Amino acid sequence: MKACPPRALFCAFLFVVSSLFAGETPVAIKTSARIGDGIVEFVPAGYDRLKTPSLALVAEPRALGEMPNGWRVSPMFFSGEKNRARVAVGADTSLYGTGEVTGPLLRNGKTVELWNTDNFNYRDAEGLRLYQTHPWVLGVRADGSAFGLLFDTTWRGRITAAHHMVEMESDGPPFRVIVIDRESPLAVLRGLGELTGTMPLPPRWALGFQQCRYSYFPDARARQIADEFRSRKIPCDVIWFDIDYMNGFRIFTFNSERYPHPDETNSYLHAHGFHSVWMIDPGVKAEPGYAVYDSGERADVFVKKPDGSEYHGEVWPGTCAFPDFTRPETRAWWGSLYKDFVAKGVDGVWNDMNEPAVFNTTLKSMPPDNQHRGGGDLPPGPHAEYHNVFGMLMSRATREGILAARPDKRPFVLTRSTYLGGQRYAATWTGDNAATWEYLCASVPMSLTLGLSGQPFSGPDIGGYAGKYNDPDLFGHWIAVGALLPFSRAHAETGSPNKEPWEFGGQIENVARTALDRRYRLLPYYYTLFHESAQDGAPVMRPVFFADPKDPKLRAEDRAFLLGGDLLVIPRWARDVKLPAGTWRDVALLDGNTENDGYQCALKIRPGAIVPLGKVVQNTTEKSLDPLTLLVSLDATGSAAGALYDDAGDGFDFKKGDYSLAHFTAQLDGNRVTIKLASREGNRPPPAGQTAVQLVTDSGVLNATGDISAGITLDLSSPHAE
Ligand code: NBV
Repeated sequence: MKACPPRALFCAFLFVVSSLFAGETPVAIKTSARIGDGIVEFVPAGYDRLKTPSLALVAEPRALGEMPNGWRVSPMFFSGEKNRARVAVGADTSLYGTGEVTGPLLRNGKTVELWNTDNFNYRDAEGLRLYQTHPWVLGVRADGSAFGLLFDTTWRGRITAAHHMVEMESDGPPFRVIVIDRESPLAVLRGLGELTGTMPLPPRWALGFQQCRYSYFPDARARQIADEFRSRKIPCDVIWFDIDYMNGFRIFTFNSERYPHPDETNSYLHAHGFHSVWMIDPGVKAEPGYAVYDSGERADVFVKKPDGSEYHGEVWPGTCAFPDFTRPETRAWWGSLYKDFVAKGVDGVWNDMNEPAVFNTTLKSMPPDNQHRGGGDLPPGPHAEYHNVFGMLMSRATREGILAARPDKRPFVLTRSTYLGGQRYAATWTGDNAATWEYLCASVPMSLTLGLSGQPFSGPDIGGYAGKYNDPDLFGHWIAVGALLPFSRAHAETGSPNKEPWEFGGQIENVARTALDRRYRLLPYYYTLFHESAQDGAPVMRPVFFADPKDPKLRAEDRAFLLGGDLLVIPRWARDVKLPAGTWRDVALLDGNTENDGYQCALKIRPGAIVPLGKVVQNTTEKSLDPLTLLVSLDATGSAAGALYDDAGDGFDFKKGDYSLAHFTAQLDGNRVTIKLASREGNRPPPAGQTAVQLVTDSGVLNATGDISAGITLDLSSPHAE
């Protein structure tokens, strides 16, 4: 092994000296082994997998060899009152990740508490403890190379991203650390995908715009909302059903006055090109005679107190029992409840309150000494050990249940609480934000940070959840940027004024329509990005510094962001944004001047990119690639490339080859640019018929139409630029 660089040695010396003063003992590393390409696992003495089970990893690591020579990032372990791991980092390292947090994208100097918390308005702990836990830090060095630190523990803890070191302090037993060291941040995130799994490809409808509120009832109101979207020609794919559809908040029931025939409500929505998502919370009303509780009792599924009796806590329905999702039997029982539920035409499920939130305790959750029984890979353990993964295990059981009930469809689950690796089971949103500018601005770094923590499918409540007044200007700006985020859903709290896009006056209704028309034009690109992410864990929404990880001025940019590698989004309210070098050209997605309304984000295409667009549709059941449009921007060498993924939009036939992945190239030769289909994968034919090409140049846009498989040529010398 190469000698440590002097600064790292000095930092190590400081750690040891300072820990001696703090009454800590350095702990030896029991094993270190290479477990993947640029991935090393460090296991401290005293680590016991049965006391610190891994829920982040998809599989137990296998040693492939010794730690590579010259390995640069190694943790030091300490024990004392708490167990700690510290990793020396260079002062010029930018630190990111740590999951769902408020505050800036750049995490240097920040401490985050890892303890899933129902945090209305992010009021507790200044928002540094939210609904989800991601014990993970991404570091980017001055030369653009990057590393990731995965602290493999579910226990409560704190991550401090200090200037010379990262520290993970755990309230639990010793834990291992897995380090990924690769050439770029994107390569590190792919490594995280290898370790923790990737998001399964969602159904295409889940990429559309979604309308929610707490709550739409009775059923006629939900139908009316759906009708308004269609009659006003505002694209939308999903209507959401919050807890008021239930009978007294009893999960898996329907209020007989508000929703006497939920199957008919769903059929109506389906007939109008909508899908539906319905909420299910973890608390089961502890009421003998209520079928879900009775069957849970019979199957002995609920969390127990230390004395072995069933734990009860107060939530929406009153006194509730909580399924012990650490048990495979409980997950199977929970999953089985979805059979009848989805048979009513329910398309997706929303798991809320699964930190789990409990009202009548000072901790706002169940007591840490409650007992989980485990099973399979999971040992029995106290709630303190499993608290941070309760929501993840619940969403896992939900996904598995829906899949078992409807094996031919891709499940869609949204969860409020989850843990590192939770992307395997569910999408997420950033919980109860508020309708203020501060929360709008925070929503961009929050979604970016989730993407850098392995969760590509997230977004905030568009418009802001809490807040009992309507500010048209705020909503206009929020929908303009929210329409471009991976998960795009408007939501509002109970008792707030109506907040659908048409409730803010004609001008803002137009702003919303334009923003959503843009999202729907971009759907083929989003779907391609979601496919890429499902393959290798690349985030859909990426920080600007991904465009050039060596450029120090981009490291803190968190108002502008990238969609994939090829589109740059600059919110209208963002001032003095730091942009990557090179000629990122402005693009317009809609005809005329509609996008210049003072609200829409500026969109720029990377030099060298080809971005696939569809036409504006009202929902994803309509044919979008009719025609396919290729937005092309040449780089300095006169070339460009891009891809389009397409499949049936739902189901799993794509796994058997029923998909099309088309790769396009563009090449300048003299005055002529030829755009062609360079290669294709999959059994599904690539989009046939006429393809429109829009070549974005410094002096305007050149248009052409033709058969892409034959190649489409544009003559730059002809005066057709628009
Ligand atoms: O189910 C009601 C709400 C829901 O609208 C919100 O999105 C969740 O974050 N839920 C929390 C419970 C009550 C919040 C005050």
